[in-house]
Amino acid sequence: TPAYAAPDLTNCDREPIHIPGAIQPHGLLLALDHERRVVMGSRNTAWLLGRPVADLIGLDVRDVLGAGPAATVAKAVANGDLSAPLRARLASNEGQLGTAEVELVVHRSGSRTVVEVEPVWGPEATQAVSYRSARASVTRLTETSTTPELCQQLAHEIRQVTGFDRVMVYRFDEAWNGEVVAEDRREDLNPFLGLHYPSTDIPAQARRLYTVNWTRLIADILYEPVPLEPVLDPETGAPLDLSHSVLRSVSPIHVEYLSNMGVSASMSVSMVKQGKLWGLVACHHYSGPHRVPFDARSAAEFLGQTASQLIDDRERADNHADEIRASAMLGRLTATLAGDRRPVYDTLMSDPRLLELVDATGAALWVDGQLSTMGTVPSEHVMHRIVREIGEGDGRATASNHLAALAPELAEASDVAAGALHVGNGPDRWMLWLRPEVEQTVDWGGDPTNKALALAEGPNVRLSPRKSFEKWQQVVRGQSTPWRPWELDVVENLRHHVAGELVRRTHEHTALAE
Ligand code: BLA
Repeated sequence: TPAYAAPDLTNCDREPIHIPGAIQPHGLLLALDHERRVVMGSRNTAWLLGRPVADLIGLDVRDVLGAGPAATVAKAVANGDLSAPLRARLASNEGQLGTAEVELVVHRSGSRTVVEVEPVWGPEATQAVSYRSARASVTRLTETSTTPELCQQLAHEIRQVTGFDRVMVYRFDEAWNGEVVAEDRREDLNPFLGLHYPSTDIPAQARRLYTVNWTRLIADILYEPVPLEPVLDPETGAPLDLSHSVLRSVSPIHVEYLSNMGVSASMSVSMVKQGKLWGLVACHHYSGPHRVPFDARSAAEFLGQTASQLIDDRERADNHADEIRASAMLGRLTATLAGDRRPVYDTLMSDPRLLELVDATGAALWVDGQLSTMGTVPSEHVMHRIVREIGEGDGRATASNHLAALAPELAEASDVAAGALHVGNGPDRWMLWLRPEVEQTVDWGGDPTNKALALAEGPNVRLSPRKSFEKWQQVVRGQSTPWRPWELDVVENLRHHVAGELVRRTHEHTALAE
């Protein structure tokens, strides 16, 4: 038994899911030492190899898998290319499958070489994968013109290649809550598109693991985990790290979650953008076990990564285009400041481009006790309060799109100032740009607070993931559209130009006086 408490809702994110000490039964696992002798194995080896794991410990992998597969493993280790699956035919005819054709998936875990053996499954409801079909899929992904379309196409391609009943693209927000942003499903299923799920559904350690290991399959959620024997590595006394295993037994809490959702088999593929988990392609099956051949899993992973890269490229290009537009506008605005004979601040506060620059509905300038405003702004008192909350006062821009979260009394001003962008130098000199609240209706896939309710019931109650996934609506108030990072840069640049213009005029003035 593992040396940690059984997982429940209070310690969800502490369950060490990378060391479950067991695998799923649709394959078997052997851990080898440097001489390629078996040191640990899963307790289901008799199924394919004809002998219980206890009889295999200490044997050369050659005597366990046969010369052909052993040579394949040796080659993989020598090449350092441990990610590709290797087709092999087991030489022994002792197992139930006789001379079964298998796939060997080899990787390193600490000082061990881990060999996972999966029988090659017969043709299922999946399309054969080839370089040509993968390339055609990629072409179709690149032909889409928006991120939502791209995600939709990705869901479609992955469903084709894996044969799941439902394939969703699940996108994380900044707080790690998620939303189903695209979906391809069997006609008769109810849609999940647009539903949101709370961050706790995919806890932090799972997200960390999914950032480095991009695919996981639960072929049959009714499976009995197969323990490793011995469960601790005899050399280190530690459990075998299964982070990169393809057969890793998954968290029982998650299995319960899936069964509450009516799912019978599940797979997910990570979408990683610039090293950060952007989302998951989540796949469900409802009609029993669903085994997906390694090739199809790899193709799905490849498509997920390609799509992530395309999304990243496009978002950067879009952001860049907006940024270029804003800096051109800033150039024209500052040229006007330099060419106008009126005091700099007067010119600035009468130029409508000041709002357009960062897509604000109001702006305010406070210099030595003088307030000037443009567009729609809250009371002077409220603006000073905002500056106290978000103003850094060191010349760097700061922003919030949810002021009410910083100071509850600011909620009253949400209709004109739910979000603010600030740049300035302490309480006596600042500028603010303001945006109103945009009310949002969020459709949750089940009441996200009912886990909190379960917790509130007390520590002795059996805790489990929520049972109901009925749509639950929440209206989100008090937030503006978020400020983009380049918008902060733009106002810092503006501040810089204004300061420069003030200095220039002072010098001219001094020069004239001399
Ligand atoms: C893992 N949770 C996951 C995974 C998904 C979700 C996709 C990845 C594993 C997989 O591929 O199945 C969540 N699945 C969803 C969501 C949808 C979906 C949101 O289809 C929406 C349509 N989960 C809980 C609670 C806990 C929890 C309360 O709800 C903890 C107490 C844990 N979820 C949990 C854990 C994992 C997980 C531990 C990791 C499973 C593993 O890889 O071992």
